[in-house]
Amino acid sequence: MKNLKNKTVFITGASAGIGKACALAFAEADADLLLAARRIERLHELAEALTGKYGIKVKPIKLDVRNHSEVKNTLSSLEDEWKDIDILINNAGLARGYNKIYEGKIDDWEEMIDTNIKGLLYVTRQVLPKMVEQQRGHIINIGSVAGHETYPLGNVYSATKFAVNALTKSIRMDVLDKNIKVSTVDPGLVETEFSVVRFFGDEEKASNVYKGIIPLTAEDIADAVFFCATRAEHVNINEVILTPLAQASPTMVIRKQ
Ligand code: NDP
Ligand code: 8X3
Repeated sequence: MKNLKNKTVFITGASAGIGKACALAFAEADADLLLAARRIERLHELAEALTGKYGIKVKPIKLDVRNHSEVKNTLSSLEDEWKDIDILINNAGLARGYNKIYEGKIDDWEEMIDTNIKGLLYVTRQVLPKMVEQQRGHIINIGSVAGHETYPLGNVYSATKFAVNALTKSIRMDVLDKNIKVSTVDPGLVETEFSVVRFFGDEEKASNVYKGIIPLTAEDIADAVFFCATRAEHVNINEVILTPLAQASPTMVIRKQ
């Protein structure tokens, strides 16, 4: 495993699922971690475990990526040692609801757009200038297969992930002359808290999403993120799309009875 000692990795949405698995993967490689989410208690527990096990520096920060002034104030008031971020993993995100567009809930739309698009933009806007100044850094966005193909009832969630896809490509062009890497990791079905959140705590509906298949795990995605982050200096992984073996597209899933 490549060693990332003295590198600082900033992960949004590190309190669960893919973000938490990324924290573990990068901790194992000795990176220092800036971990953000709203559920700060979970981050404190994770920080304590990782510091104890790997002897790395971990800073948990309570952050709602939807709140621009909170993002700006929290990130700009970090101690100097945490301002120099080598790798930003824009992972915080969610789906809410599963409705025909004409029955969709405006609040759900706002929450997805505010988190998945605007939140990613707010964090990136705050972190990227220093990378540009230093001509060094790597942004890894967590997109989705839903950002490549839509699916019935996926409407607004899918639109937010198409936006992430567009932003990834666009940012890469904007920093092309700045020695900064930009990647996206775009998974299919991963069993995390994602579907429980989408279905507002309905565990049965959530578990049906993964019924009859072996879904991806959060660790599978962290593996891909870590791969992107550890290529040779001259290599940029633009995009990784990964699905369970039983999934060919958002709508084509083969399930065992
Ligand atoms: P989880 O629900 O397990 O984790 C989501 C994480 O995002 C949590 O840590 C949550 O933390 C954080 N988060 C959500 N809203 C905010 C917010 N406003 N501010 C800060 N943090 C926030 O889901 P996943 O791990 O599966 O999802 C991670 C990413 O992966 C998302 O972008 C999702 O769209 C994407 N993805 C997921 C797939 C899947 O099938 N699971 C497939 C493809 C992509 P907290 O609530 O503590 O703030
Ligand atoms: C999550 C994958 O297919 O549930 O991005 O939308 S899907």
